[in-house]
Amino acid sequence: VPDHVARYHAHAVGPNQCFSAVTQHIAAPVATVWSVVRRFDNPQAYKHFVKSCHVVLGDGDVGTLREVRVISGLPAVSSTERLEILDDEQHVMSFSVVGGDHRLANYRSVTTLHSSAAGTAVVESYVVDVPQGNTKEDTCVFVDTIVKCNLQSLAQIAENLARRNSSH
Ligand code: A8S
Repeated sequence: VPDHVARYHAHAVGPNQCFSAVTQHIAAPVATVWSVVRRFDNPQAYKHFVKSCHVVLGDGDVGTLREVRVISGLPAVSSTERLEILDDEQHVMSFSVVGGDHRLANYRSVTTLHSSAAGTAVVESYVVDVPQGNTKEDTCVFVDTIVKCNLQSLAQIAENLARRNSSH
């Protein structure tokens, strides 16, 4: 990963916060993966925990706010999220959690795409407050699980799109 991109994953981490990074290989071109990731208004395209999403402010540029509702069975109902970075040249997207009914205060993630020999490497890193009564380890295990699910599902969707694109 080049320096100028690695820089995006260098989060400021406070004493009561945890951070981690998850990587995923996808057998699809960067442009195809990016077409899914860049749609801040449509996270449910690949995030299976998202039940619905409504943009409440903005038009998809930095500063846009979305209200996400999650499926039942999670220790959460909704999340209000702000688009922080959307770089179509370097394939970087970042959002932060600014409100909602859940336990992940001050969550912020950065997702970068890198072209590799056989497709795309995705790196998603995050920082989040450790909720009261939890350990850093528990918090990271919980969030890593969600992020891994999201990136595996992103891989499936992008690989299907790539197959479709190459067949016509
Ligand atoms: C993302 C990443 C995460 C989303 C978390 C970690 C969340 O949407 C879910 C459960 C929670 O407890 C917190 O990229 C919150 O969406 C699925 C509602 C924020």
